Amino acid sequence: MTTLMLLPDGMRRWSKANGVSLDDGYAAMADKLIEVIAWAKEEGVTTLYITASSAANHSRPEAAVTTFMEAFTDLVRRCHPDIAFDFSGSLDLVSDEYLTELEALRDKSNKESGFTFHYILGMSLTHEVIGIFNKLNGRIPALTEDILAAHAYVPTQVDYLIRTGGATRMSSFFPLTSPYAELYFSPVLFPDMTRADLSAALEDLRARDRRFGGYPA
Ligand code: GPP
Ligand code: MG
Repeated sequence: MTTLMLLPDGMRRWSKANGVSLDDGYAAMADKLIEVIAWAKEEGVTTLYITASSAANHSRPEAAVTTFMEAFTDLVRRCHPDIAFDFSGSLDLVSDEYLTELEALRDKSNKESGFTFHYILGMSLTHEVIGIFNKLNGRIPALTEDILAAHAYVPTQVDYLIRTGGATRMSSFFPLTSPYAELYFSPVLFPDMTRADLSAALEDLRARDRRFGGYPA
Protein backbone atom coordinates (compact mmCIF):
# COMPACT_ATOMS: atom_id res chain seq x y z
CA MET A 1 0.00 0.00 0.00
CA THR A 2 1.69 3.18 -1.18
CA THR A 3 0.32 6.67 -0.87
CA LEU A 4 1.72 9.24 -3.28
CA MET A 5 1.12 12.98 -3.34
CA LEU A 6 1.84 14.77 -6.62
CA LEU A 7 2.34 18.55 -7.00
CA PRO A 8 1.83 19.10 -10.74
CA ASP A 9 3.63 22.39 -11.35
CA GLY A 10 4.76 24.19 -14.49
CA MET A 11 1.69 24.53 -16.74
CA ARG A 12 2.03 28.27 -17.39
CA ARG A 13 5.69 27.86 -18.44
CA TRP A 14 4.80 24.80 -20.54
CA SER A 15 2.02 26.72 -22.34
CA LYS A 16 4.40 29.57 -23.09
CA ALA A 17 7.20 27.28 -24.29
CA ASN A 18 4.79 25.40 -26.57
CA GLY A 19 3.02 28.52 -27.91
CA VAL A 20 -0.42 27.41 -26.69
CA SER A 21 -3.08 29.04 -24.51
CA LEU A 22 -3.20 28.45 -20.75
CA ASP A 23 -6.44 26.50 -21.32
CA ASP A 24 -4.57 24.16 -23.66
CA GLY A 25 -1.68 23.87 -21.18
CA TYR A 26 -4.07 22.78 -18.43
CA ALA A 27 -5.84 20.42 -20.85
CA ALA A 28 -2.39 18.85 -21.43
CA MET A 29 -2.08 18.54 -17.63
CA ALA A 30 -5.42 16.71 -17.48
CA ASP A 31 -4.38 14.33 -20.29
CA LYS A 32 -1.08 13.68 -18.49
CA LEU A 33 -2.83 13.02 -15.18
CA ILE A 34 -4.94 10.33 -16.84
CA GLU A 35 -1.70 8.66 -17.96
CA VAL A 36 -0.17 9.14 -14.49
CA ILE A 37 -3.18 7.40 -12.89
CA ALA A 38 -2.54 4.32 -15.06
CA TRP A 39 1.20 4.40 -14.33
CA ALA A 40 0.64 4.87 -10.60
CA LYS A 41 -1.68 1.83 -10.50
CA GLU A 42 1.01 -0.24 -12.25
CA GLU A 43 3.53 0.96 -9.66
CA GLY A 44 1.35 -0.25 -6.79
CA VAL A 45 0.15 3.17 -5.65
CA THR A 46 -3.20 2.80 -3.86
CA THR A 47 -3.95 6.47 -3.16
CA LEU A 48 -2.85 9.35 -5.37
CA TYR A 49 -3.30 12.80 -3.85
CA ILE A 50 -3.09 15.73 -6.25
CA THR A 51 -2.49 19.21 -4.87
CA ALA A 52 -4.97 20.81 -7.25
CA SER A 53 -4.42 24.31 -5.86
CA SER A 54 -3.02 26.28 -2.96
CA ALA A 55 -5.21 28.81 -1.16
CA ALA A 56 -3.09 31.54 -2.80
CA ASN A 57 -3.79 30.10 -6.28
CA HIS A 58 -7.46 31.10 -5.75
CA SER A 59 -6.37 34.78 -5.68
CA ARG A 60 -5.22 34.53 -9.32
CA PRO A 61 -7.43 36.36 -11.88
CA GLU A 62 -10.85 34.70 -12.15
CA ALA A 63 -10.14 33.40 -15.67
CA ALA A 64 -6.99 31.61 -14.47
CA VAL A 65 -8.88 30.01 -11.56
CA THR A 66 -11.61 28.85 -13.97
CA THR A 67 -8.90 27.40 -16.23
CA PHE A 68 -7.43 25.14 -13.53
CA MET A 69 -10.79 24.26 -11.94
CA GLU A 70 -12.23 23.32 -15.34
CA ALA A 71 -9.21 21.15 -16.24
CA PHE A 72 -9.20 19.32 -12.88
CA THR A 73 -12.99 18.78 -13.02
CA ASP A 74 -12.95 17.65 -16.64
CA LEU A 75 -10.37 14.99 -15.91
CA VAL A 76 -12.64 13.45 -13.25
CA ARG A 77 -15.63 13.64 -15.64
CA ARG A 78 -13.54 11.51 -18.00
CA CYS A 79 -12.34 8.83 -15.58
CA HIS A 80 -14.68 8.60 -12.55
CA PRO A 81 -15.96 5.09 -13.52
CA ASP A 82 -12.40 3.70 -13.08
CA ILE A 83 -11.41 5.31 -9.79
CA ALA A 84 -12.68 6.13 -6.32
CA PHE A 85 -12.67 9.94 -6.41
CA ASP A 86 -12.54 12.24 -3.39
CA PHE A 87 -11.56 15.83 -2.57
CA SER A 88 -10.96 18.04 0.45
CA GLY A 89 -9.28 21.30 1.40
CA SER A 90 -10.26 24.96 1.84
CA LEU A 91 -13.58 24.33 0.12
CA ASP A 92 -14.87 27.80 1.00
CA LEU A 93 -12.51 29.08 -1.72
CA VAL A 94 -14.13 26.92 -4.41
CA SER A 95 -17.20 28.14 -6.32
CA ASP A 96 -20.50 26.35 -5.65
CA GLU A 97 -20.75 25.34 -9.29
CA TYR A 98 -17.55 23.24 -9.13
CA LEU A 99 -18.21 21.99 -5.59
CA THR A 100 -21.61 20.63 -6.62
CA GLU A 101 -20.17 18.90 -9.65
CA LEU A 102 -17.20 17.45 -7.73
CA GLU A 103 -19.60 16.09 -5.07
CA ALA A 104 -21.69 14.39 -7.77
CA LEU A 105 -18.56 12.93 -9.37
CA ARG A 106 -17.40 11.68 -5.96
CA ASP A 107 -20.78 10.02 -5.37
CA LYS A 108 -20.84 8.16 -8.67
CA SER A 109 -17.12 7.24 -8.77
CA ASN A 110 -16.11 3.60 -8.39
CA LYS A 111 -15.63 2.99 -4.63
CA GLU A 112 -14.58 -0.63 -5.30
CA SER A 113 -11.81 0.21 -7.76
CA GLY A 114 -9.00 -0.31 -5.21
CA PHE A 115 -7.47 3.01 -6.27
CA THR A 116 -8.30 6.41 -4.80
CA PHE A 117 -7.70 9.67 -6.67
CA HIS A 118 -8.03 12.61 -4.29
CA TYR A 119 -7.73 16.37 -4.91
CA ILE A 120 -6.61 18.74 -2.20
CA LEU A 121 -7.99 22.17 -3.11
CA GLY A 122 -6.91 25.47 -1.58
CA MET A 123 -4.01 23.94 0.34
CA SER A 124 -2.62 26.10 3.13
CA LEU A 125 -1.37 24.96 6.52
CA THR A 126 -2.65 28.14 8.15
CA HIS A 127 -6.15 27.89 6.59
CA GLU A 128 -6.20 24.22 7.59
CA VAL A 129 -5.22 24.75 11.22
CA ILE A 130 -7.45 27.81 11.67
CA GLY A 131 -10.37 25.92 10.09
CA ILE A 132 -9.92 22.91 12.39
CA PHE A 133 -9.69 25.15 15.46
CA ASN A 134 -12.80 27.14 14.54
CA LYS A 135 -14.77 23.97 13.80
CA LEU A 136 -13.86 22.24 17.07
CA ASN A 137 -13.41 25.16 19.47
CA GLY A 138 -15.71 24.68 22.46
CA ARG A 139 -16.89 21.28 21.17
CA ILE A 140 -14.01 19.08 22.41
CA PRO A 141 -12.18 19.12 25.77
CA ALA A 142 -8.74 18.94 24.13
CA LEU A 143 -7.21 18.47 20.70
CA THR A 144 -5.53 15.08 20.17
CA GLU A 145 -3.41 13.71 17.31
CA ASP A 146 -6.30 11.44 16.27
CA ILE A 147 -8.79 14.31 16.14
CA LEU A 148 -6.30 16.45 14.22
CA ALA A 149 -5.71 13.64 11.70
CA ALA A 150 -9.46 13.09 11.29
CA HIS A 151 -9.96 16.74 10.27
CA ALA A 152 -6.75 17.26 8.28
CA TYR A 153 -7.03 18.11 4.57
CA VAL A 154 -5.03 14.97 3.70
CA PRO A 155 -6.89 12.16 5.50
CA THR A 156 -4.19 9.43 5.42
CA GLN A 157 -0.42 9.31 5.75
CA VAL A 158 1.54 10.32 2.64
CA ASP A 159 4.56 8.08 1.93
CA TYR A 160 6.02 9.86 -1.07
CA LEU A 161 5.65 13.34 -2.48
CA ILE A 162 6.76 14.42 -5.97
CA ARG A 163 6.85 18.06 -7.08
CA THR A 164 7.46 18.78 -10.76
CA GLY A 165 8.35 22.14 -12.33
CA GLY A 166 11.79 22.72 -10.80
CA ALA A 167 10.95 24.57 -7.56
CA THR A 168 12.51 22.99 -4.48
CA ARG A 169 10.02 24.38 -1.99
CA MET A 170 6.79 23.11 -0.50
CA SER A 171 4.90 26.41 -0.84
CA SER A 172 1.78 25.68 1.20
CA PHE A 173 1.45 22.08 0.08
CA PHE A 174 2.81 20.25 3.12
CA PRO A 175 0.51 17.45 4.39
CA LEU A 176 -0.08 18.42 8.03
CA THR A 177 -0.08 14.95 9.57
CA SER A 178 2.59 13.26 7.37
CA PRO A 179 5.82 14.54 8.91
CA TYR A 180 7.88 11.71 7.38
CA ALA A 181 6.71 12.03 3.78
CA GLU A 182 9.76 11.58 1.54
CA LEU A 183 10.15 14.47 -0.92
CA TYR A 184 11.30 14.35 -4.55
CA PHE A 185 11.75 17.41 -6.75
CA SER A 186 11.79 17.03 -10.54
CA PRO A 187 12.79 19.77 -13.02
CA VAL A 188 10.27 18.46 -15.58
CA LEU A 189 7.30 20.73 -16.41
CA PHE A 190 4.33 18.52 -15.52
CA PRO A 191 2.78 18.08 -19.02
CA ASP A 192 6.18 16.71 -20.19
CA MET A 193 6.38 14.05 -17.46
CA THR A 194 7.07 10.56 -18.83
CA ARG A 195 6.59 7.03 -17.49
CA ALA A 196 10.40 6.90 -17.06
CA ASP A 197 10.35 10.12 -14.99
CA LEU A 198 7.76 8.63 -12.64
CA SER A 199 9.65 5.34 -12.36
CA ALA A 200 12.93 7.14 -11.64
CA ALA A 201 11.25 9.23 -8.92
CA LEU A 202 9.66 6.19 -7.28
CA GLU A 203 12.90 4.22 -7.48
CA ASP A 204 14.72 7.04 -5.69
CA LEU A 205 11.94 7.38 -3.08
CA ARG A 206 11.72 3.63 -2.39
CA ALA A 207 15.48 3.43 -1.79
CA ARG A 208 15.30 5.96 1.08
CA ASP A 209 16.18 4.81 4.59
CA ARG A 210 12.94 5.75 6.42
CA ARG A 211 13.43 5.87 10.19
CA PHE A 212 10.42 7.94 11.28
CA GLY A 213 12.60 9.74 13.82
CA GLY A 214 13.97 6.55 15.40
CA TYR A 215 17.40 4.91 15.33
CA PRO A 216 18.38 2.78 12.31
CA ALA A 217 17.04 -0.80 12.61
C1 GPP B 1 0.35 25.74 -11.31
O1 GPP B 1 1.07 25.78 -12.52
C2 GPP B 1 -0.24 24.56 -10.96
C3 GPP B 1 -1.43 24.52 -10.30
C4 GPP B 1 -2.40 25.64 -10.17
C5 GPP B 1 -1.70 23.29 -9.67
C6 GPP B 1 -1.32 23.32 -8.21
C7 GPP B 1 -0.15 24.13 -7.94
C8 GPP B 1 1.08 23.64 -7.70
C9 GPP B 1 2.23 24.59 -7.62
C10 GPP B 1 1.34 22.21 -7.50
P1 GPP B 1 1.54 27.26 -12.72
O2 GPP B 1 0.40 28.05 -13.26
O3 GPP B 1 2.12 27.71 -11.40
O4 GPP B 1 2.65 27.18 -13.78
P2 GPP B 1 4.12 27.78 -13.62
O5 GPP B 1 4.76 27.06 -12.46
O6 GPP B 1 4.75 27.45 -14.94
O7 GPP B 1 3.99 29.26 -13.37
MG1 MG C 1 3.97 27.24 -10.49
